[in-house]
Amino acid sequence: MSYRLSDEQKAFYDEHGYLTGLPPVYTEAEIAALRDELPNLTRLLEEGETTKDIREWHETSRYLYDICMNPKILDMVEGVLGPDFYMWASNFFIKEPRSKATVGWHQDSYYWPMEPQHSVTVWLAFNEVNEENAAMKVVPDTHKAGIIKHTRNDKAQTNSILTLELEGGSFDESTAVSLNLKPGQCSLHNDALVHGSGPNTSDRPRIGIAIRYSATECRNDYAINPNFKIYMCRGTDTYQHNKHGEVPTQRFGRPDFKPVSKEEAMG
Ligand SMILES: O=C(O)CCC(=O)C(=O)O
Repeated sequence: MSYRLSDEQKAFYDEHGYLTGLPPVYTEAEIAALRDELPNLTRLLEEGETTKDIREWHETSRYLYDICMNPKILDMVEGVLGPDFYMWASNFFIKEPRSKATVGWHQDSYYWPMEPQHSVTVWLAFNEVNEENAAMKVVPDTHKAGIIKHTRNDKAQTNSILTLELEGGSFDESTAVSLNLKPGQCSLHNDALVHGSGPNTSDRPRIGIAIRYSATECRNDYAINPNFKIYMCRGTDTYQHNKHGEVPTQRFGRPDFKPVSKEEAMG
C-alpha cells in the first residue's frame, strides 16, 4: 500500500488545510501493542503533571521517536511539505471517559515561535475517535485567512486545556468537520488551520498524539524556546537554522527541560 499522497490529496490539503481518510499507519494489533506500552511513559510523570506534559519526550524515548519517524507517516508529510523537512514536537492529547476538558479553537502557529509558517501536524489515533469521545474538529479553509487574534480564555468557563483561543465570530464554527479516526489512522492539518475539540461525552477514553513537522526553511526563535531540537526526516538541511537532536537510546525516558511556546514565554 502506498502512503504517498496523490495529486488529488495534495490539492485537497492546499485548498482545505487538512487531510483525513488516509490508510492506517498501524494495524489494530500494532497500535494496541503501542497503547499497552503507554503506562511506561505516564509513570514518569511527576506530581502535579498530566499526560499533556508528555511533550517532546521523543527526544528521550525511542518508543516515541520511532512513532514520529515512521516512514509511512513521513511519506504522507513529504506530500505536503516537500522533500526537505524535520520533526520537532510531539505531545499527547488524552481525554479520559466523561472528561469535561476541551481544546479551545486555535491556530497552532499562533503558539509557535517559528518563521515562516510551513508546518504540518499529524494527529495519530491510539484508539477509535469520533464525535462521542471528542475527536478533533477542524474548520476547513481557515488556513487561508492568515493568523487571527487569540485572547486569553476563562478556564472555569471553557474547560480548555489551552490558555488562548480565538474570539467567537472570527470564523464560522458551523462548518467544522469532525476528524473521526480508526485506531492507527492519522489526519494531517496545516499550522494555520482553526481547530479544537469538545468534552468526551462517552465511556471510552480518547487517546491521540500530535506530531509536528516543518520544512527546513522554518527557524525557531531560540530566545523564546531554547531547547528546540530537530530530527531530519527527509532531504537535506541546507538552511542549518536549528539545532539537531540526538536519537534516544533508551525506550522510555523524560527530558530534563520543558518546551516553551510564545504564550508560555509571555507568562
Ligand atoms: O486533540 C485535540 O483535541 C487538539 C489537538 C491539537 O490542537 C493539535 O493537534 O494541534
